[in-house]
Amino acid sequence: LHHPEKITKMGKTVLWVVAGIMTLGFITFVAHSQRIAYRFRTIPVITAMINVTAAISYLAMATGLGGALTNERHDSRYSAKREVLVPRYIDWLITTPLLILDITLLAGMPLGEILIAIFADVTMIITGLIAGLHPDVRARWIFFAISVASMFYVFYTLVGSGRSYSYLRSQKVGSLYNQVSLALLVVWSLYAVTFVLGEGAGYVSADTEVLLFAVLDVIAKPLWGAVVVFAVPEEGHVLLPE
Ligand code: RET
Repeated sequence: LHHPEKITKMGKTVLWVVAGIMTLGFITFVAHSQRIAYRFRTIPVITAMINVTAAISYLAMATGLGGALTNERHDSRYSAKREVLVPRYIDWLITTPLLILDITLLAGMPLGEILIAIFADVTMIITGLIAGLHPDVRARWIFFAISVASMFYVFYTLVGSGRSYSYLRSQKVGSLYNQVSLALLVVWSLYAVTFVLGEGAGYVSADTEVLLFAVLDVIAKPLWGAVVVFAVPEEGHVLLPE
């Protein structure tokens, strides 16, 4: 398991490219929101915020912030320091609650349930960051387990009650919600997998980890956002939770 633990020029290039893609996403969603009436703007505006947050985080990482903090793995023959890109976690702390807000508003979920899902999500990100940075290997996997458990709670809320609420709104909103929530389940699970492969267990190089998260971020933010924004049927725009 001797993989380069430092981000090279290749990884940096990927970070710059994604910073550009997120900026384009931001511009697209802002432009779209300007063309529609205020009461329809909630989802495009949230999606624009998600993309600009990622653009700033990727700019920070591309210009070299993040290498300052590392975690360490050792066994009898090997000891390694892996860069832990903290800007990612700050990004996720802001964007994953917004992604949840995006689709729970689409579903018409009551505010109380939305807040619990968002709290579980925040717990998932914070304990994930602790898992990434913790000097004690055993503690790392304990925090990882808490993070994964929180993620499953989010999933449970989204596919359980979220789906019922969305079908109560209309058949069309229900089937869109069904698709985007299932896509979210799959993509978010892959974040946990990438974490294990990368800064968790060090099975892949720092550059490969950058690439895997880059692909996931492009799917989860501009692409998934575009589906939600552009496919919402007329009645799906009503957005005030009880
Ligand atoms: C971490 C740590 C290990 C355990 C789990 C994680 C989950 C992360 C997720 C991130 C999603 C990010 C998105 C960003 C872009 O919009 C923190 C890697 C479960 C689900 C969707």
